[in-house]
Amino acid sequence: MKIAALRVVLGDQLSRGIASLEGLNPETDIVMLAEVMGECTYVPHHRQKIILVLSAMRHFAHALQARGVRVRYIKLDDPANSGTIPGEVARAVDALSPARVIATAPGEYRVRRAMEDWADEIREDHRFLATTGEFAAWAAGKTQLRMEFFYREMRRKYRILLHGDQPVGGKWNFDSENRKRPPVDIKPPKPLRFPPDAITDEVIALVRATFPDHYGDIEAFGFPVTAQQASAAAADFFAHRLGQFGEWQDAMLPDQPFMFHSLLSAALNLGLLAPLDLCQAAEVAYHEGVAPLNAVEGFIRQILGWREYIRGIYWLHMPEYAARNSLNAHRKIPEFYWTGQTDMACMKDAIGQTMRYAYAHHIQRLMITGNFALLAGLDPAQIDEWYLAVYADAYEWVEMPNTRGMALHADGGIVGSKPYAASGAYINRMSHYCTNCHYDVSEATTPRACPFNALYWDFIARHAERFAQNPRMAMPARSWAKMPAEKQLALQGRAATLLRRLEKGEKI
Ligand code: FAD
Ligand code: DLZ
Ligand code: SF4
Repeated sequence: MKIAALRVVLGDQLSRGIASLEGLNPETDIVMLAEVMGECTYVPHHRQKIILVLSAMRHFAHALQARGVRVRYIKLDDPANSGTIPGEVARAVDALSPARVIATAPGEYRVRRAMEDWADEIREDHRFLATTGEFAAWAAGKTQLRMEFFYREMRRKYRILLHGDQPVGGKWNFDSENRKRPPVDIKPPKPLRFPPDAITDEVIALVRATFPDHYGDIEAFGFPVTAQQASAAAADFFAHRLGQFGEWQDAMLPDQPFMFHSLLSAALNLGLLAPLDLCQAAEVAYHEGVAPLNAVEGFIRQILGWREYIRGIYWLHMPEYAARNSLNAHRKIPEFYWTGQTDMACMKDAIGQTMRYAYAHHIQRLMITGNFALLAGLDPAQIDEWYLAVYADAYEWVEMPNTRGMALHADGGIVGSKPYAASGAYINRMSHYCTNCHYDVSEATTPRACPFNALYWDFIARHAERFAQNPRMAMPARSWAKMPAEKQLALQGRAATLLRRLEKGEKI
């Protein structure tokens, strides 16, 4: 029988309502999903990320088949597999001669370019709450694209936490209540994890055999791989952790990898959860008295605000965004980002849990590993590659503006009006890492001084001229200028020693 449409679903488009499946006719259409080496290796993805994507793809295909949909599913180890998405579409077109190939706009620019060659129809990805066109219209004519103002528009558009036209609680943003130092003995409830089923076990064996040299442990795999599991994970978060999410949002504790965070990003980015559902469920939790406003607003802002804003920035500025390096950072990424072998307790913990769980929470990504890369002037392309590889939730549309923009300030101030640069004092205030560190957070220039301290001042000194023009950075630039020359020299000497050691591949 003649095939009317080949409907292609990519590995992060696993939503029942995905645009490419709209209007599907089970009699005449075929859905295609393909596991391909190209997508598994374009960066050395964490093995849990590959397991997650392939297992979720297989579960999604089974669910479609159970509804009577015909699925062409290509496994990674199929001997005929060409290894790329365009290659697999070409093979399917040869085999089936569909009248049309229908796809949903992908999350990454490189995939979009290729898709324009192989798809007859590319549909808007309606899973996001602002289309790329809406974001571009909001951005047009503005000199600064502040997330806060975009977020308010989104609150109004979806009528989330609104009282008439005004924000519930009288304020749009409760961030100032969400920066508390954690007590050392706080015990966050464990998030719901999902032991591998038979499908996941098969994928684990495949990934173990195919990617022995890829980053990351496999053992602790526990991500939800179906929409049903993802909903259970969300319900568990709303019931047990949302209440304290706000209070401890920026806090870090050794051996507490998840704190009160939701761990929902991986499922959300795959399409197993819908962002608006999460925002509405959080709002219900507030109205039912399950969670306070600072927690609920904080959580909603991450999804309705930051997530959509970040995506908007990506599509507004690609492809030139990927080449931005406004602070001229060219130092090679140290090996310890990949191995976790460092004496810095905060870096060791953040990288160690990343290897174990393919997860670190936002402040660990921003203020530990991101902050170190910023201060040490590490090459944004290599740091982008690292973040894209090591986190289970990483796709370029969300990873790149967070890394190049928010963490590295390499985009020249599009995402953040100032760099999130911080010395050891910030890390000590927001965590308990420093208590058991090889380094002394109260020292800046001695051989055992916390590396973040001298690197912070050296960073300010390197960019003093630029920062003097930035009202939000003028204060540290002035403090540096007023510092006695002797102290400046000692700080720069210590920073130079640290940077030399990094360049030589020595442990710090
Ligand atoms: P929670 O703290 O529970 O937050 C709830 C949800 O809000 C998250 O699930 C996520 O969907 C959304 N969210 C929160 N902050 C952001 C943000 N800044 N941008 C977009 N969405 C956000 N997030 C990714 O999804 N993929 C990435 O590749 C990624 N790379 C990052 C790289 C760097 C350098 C930094 C600083 C942040 C990055 N983030 C990324 C954003 C954020 O750190 C993660 O979304 C969050 O840590 C995921 O954990 P969670 O689900 O427990 O989040
Ligand atoms: C991340 C990923 C991986 C590891 N493997 C596949 C795959 O085998 N097949 C597929 O269709 N998608 C995969 N993905 C997700 C894609 O990389 C993702 O769709 C693009 O990066 C666009 O966001
Ligand atoms: Fe990190 Fe410095 Fe604290 Fe050690 S002393 S944990 S390196 S901030």
